[in-house]
Amino acid sequence: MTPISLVDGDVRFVADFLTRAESDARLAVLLDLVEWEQHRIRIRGREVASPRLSAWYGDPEAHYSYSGLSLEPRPWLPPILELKRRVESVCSSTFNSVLLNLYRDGSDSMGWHSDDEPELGAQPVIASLSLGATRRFRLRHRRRKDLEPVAIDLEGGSLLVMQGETQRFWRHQIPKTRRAVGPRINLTFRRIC
Ligand SMILES: O=C(O)CCC(=O)C(=O)O
Ligand SMILES: [Mn+2]
Repeated sequence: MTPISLVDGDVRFVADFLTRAESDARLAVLLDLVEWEQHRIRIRGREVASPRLSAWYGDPEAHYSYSGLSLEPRPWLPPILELKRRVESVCSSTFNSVLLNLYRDGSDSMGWHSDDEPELGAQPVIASLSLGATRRFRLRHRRRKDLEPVAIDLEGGSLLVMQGETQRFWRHQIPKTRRAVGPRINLTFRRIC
């Protein structure tokens, strides 16, 4: 994995973790098999429809809450478990849950946030696997306005791992794009303590 140079953070990246063919095949399977839902999330006290579809899978005890939402995990599906094992083989952590996000087109997005919920622990390892269309991922330091934001194009088959102090000091987002882009699935593997 290639380290991305980041003050106060530890981010690593593999552009071709899966081949294009593997990535496209898994995209098709997961589009079909996953029970996609449009969650309602809480932003500044208001409940709104999330601008993407999502699903939460994991071990039975892996309860998770984010953006005012409380999620019960669905039981693992074999193709997701297979990806989890492959991701674990290059990470310094094992995972008991995964949040899947489906960005149907360029108008789906994810706003600025950190994955810093208490149940993720102090220095969470979050492994983010992308399938399908390339989307831009941005990182911005919470306090240091002098630091340039970081942009990484996440292609299908790429793996990005955020660990150490990254969630404490940095926020990240997937902005909307006007480019015509097809569907993208992102799996963020996590360990709920
Ligand atoms: O889609 C992505 O690459 C980012 C997903 C993400 O940040 C999350 O699920 O918390
Ligand atoms: Mn995140």
